[in-house]
Amino acid sequence: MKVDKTIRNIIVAEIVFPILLLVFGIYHGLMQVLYRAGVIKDMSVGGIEYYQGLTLHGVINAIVFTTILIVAFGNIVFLYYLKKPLRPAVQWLSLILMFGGTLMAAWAMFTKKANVLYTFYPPLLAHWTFYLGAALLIIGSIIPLFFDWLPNYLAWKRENPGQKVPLAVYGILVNHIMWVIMVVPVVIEVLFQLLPLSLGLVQEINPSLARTLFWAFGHPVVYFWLLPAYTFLYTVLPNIVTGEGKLYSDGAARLAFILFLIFSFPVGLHHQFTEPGITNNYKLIHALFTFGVAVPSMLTAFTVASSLEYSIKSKYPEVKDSLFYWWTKIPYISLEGNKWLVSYFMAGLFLFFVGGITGIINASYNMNQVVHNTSFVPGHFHTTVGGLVTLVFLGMSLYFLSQLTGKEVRFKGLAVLAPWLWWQGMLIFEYAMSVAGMHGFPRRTNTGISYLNPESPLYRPEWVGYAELSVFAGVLIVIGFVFWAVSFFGTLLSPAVREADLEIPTAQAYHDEQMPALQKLAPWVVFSSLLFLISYIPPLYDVMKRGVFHDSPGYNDKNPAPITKPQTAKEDEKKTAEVK
Ligand code: HAS
Repeated sequence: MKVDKTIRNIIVAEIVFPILLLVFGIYHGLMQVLYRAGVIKDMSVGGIEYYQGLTLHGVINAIVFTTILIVAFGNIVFLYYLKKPLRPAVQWLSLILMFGGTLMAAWAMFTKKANVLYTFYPPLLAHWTFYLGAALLIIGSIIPLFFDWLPNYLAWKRENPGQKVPLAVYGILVNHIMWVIMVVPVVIEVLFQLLPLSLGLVQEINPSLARTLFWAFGHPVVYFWLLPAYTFLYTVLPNIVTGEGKLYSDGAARLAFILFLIFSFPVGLHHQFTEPGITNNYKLIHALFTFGVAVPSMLTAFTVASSLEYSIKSKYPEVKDSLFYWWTKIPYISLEGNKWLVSYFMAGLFLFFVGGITGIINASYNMNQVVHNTSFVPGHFHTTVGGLVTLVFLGMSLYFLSQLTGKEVRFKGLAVLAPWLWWQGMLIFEYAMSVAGMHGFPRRTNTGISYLNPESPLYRPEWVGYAELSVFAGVLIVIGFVFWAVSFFGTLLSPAVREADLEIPTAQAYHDEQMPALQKLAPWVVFSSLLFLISYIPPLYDVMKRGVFHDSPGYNDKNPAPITKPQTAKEDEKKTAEVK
């Protein structure tokens, strides 16, 4: 389909901008493994400090890269499947807010004013531009939903009464509705706690409350990253695996999206199992719901595997009766047509299998005590957000870039090898980090100058081998990324060879169930919001007993003295003045 030039340019910018930033993000990932293994024995390299680099790595890769690309993918999906134009004014506003907000936060991070990591836990305090920048990014990412996607969706429903909205639209819509719900707590945290403290309007805040609000956003956000990848797994992968394959069950895919809508929210306390001040009963309830949120992923594993099996067996009758031999017919490495994209999906799925297992270990209340705050946790999330999500996003970005610019994918050979190098690197990284984590290797620590430094009294030789293995893994991952980047930027800089034309290979459903209960989203949205509230009111009450603006002054990562005045100091001064 033809796409209006302005909209096309906006979407291409929404793909290229986060990817340019990702180059920095990946560079700081490499720096991390080098610091942590002691290859770099310092607190900074090239003027960028350890925690500054780690903040850039997390914020760019996990927050900026994902959010802006998800908006780009959403625009593409709504445009293509509903065949309704997007409004340039809405898209410009969204782009300006997202890019402006990102640059504002980037300024704070690059000038060392926001060494607070991507979770920005208080009492660590950043410059107000960091928080405001993040808020603008979020607002910009929501605007298309309200002013383009929802109006187009409702118009489509009116024009097609009783029909199911295309599956990709359904997935992206559920995901963005989840996004709107999940940002509420983090916006409250930013507006009513972090910004006032950062602007000096208050002297202290309650970190337990802030962390609880953050994680009420921080776990659902992982599904906000995941669901666009699942959307393409359901719609694109089954088709391209043979060129004419089918999705095994449309109903199962829709059910998975609704289960995410229900279970993504009442789970955030699984990040706070070890924190005092929150009732244990609710921690347990959140642990149980976390097992619930693994169910739609298991459903997805089943549906995707069945789709692959059905599609392969329909195309190659010689493997029709085989139990496993049909696996060999999957085009893991192929340059034919769109099949190069299959490698991104398959490498991602293989990583996600491991990410799922480690996630369930994390979620198991008592096992979490062993792995919490160790390198096990980064091991887990590099196979989820750093695995399936990133690989699908990289593959689809390259595909859409080529479609929207009318350029051929260049260096296809490198583009096909890239995900497999990434996969191998991440798998080794995950192994090293998980096993070391089970031996207590901490996360978020410059271990090269402490625990892994033979001259330090803290030296722990048993972690050395794993840290060195993670360097090897990091190098493989970076080589994979370079292969992909050569193809991406090679494509971007090459001349157009045809008219820009957007086509998304889409699988028809083998079982195309109606499932009327899943057609109306509103009741599920209400139910999920209520469950979110119920699961959070008691824990929020627990952590709010000391108020919003009490407990701790602000700190930075440089020295142990507070950077805002503790409340008690103010009270002491008042008392002294009264005595005088
Ligand atoms: Fe997680 C921490 C639990 C999924 C991301 N997670 C994190 C953090 C991040 C993150 C970033 O309960 C760190 C936050 C921080 O900085 O502190 N996570 C889970 C659970 C799941 C899970 C139970 N996480 C994700 C996803 C993420 C993500 C998805 C990003 C996109 N996670 C936790 C917990 C913590 C945590 C605790 C806190 C730890 C702590 O103590 O701090 C589940 O949703 C996972 C379910 C997944 C599955 C796998 C299904 C398998 C599939 C592949 C099948 C393969 C096929 C191939 C089909 C059940 C779909 C077939 C091939 C053929 C050839 C046929």
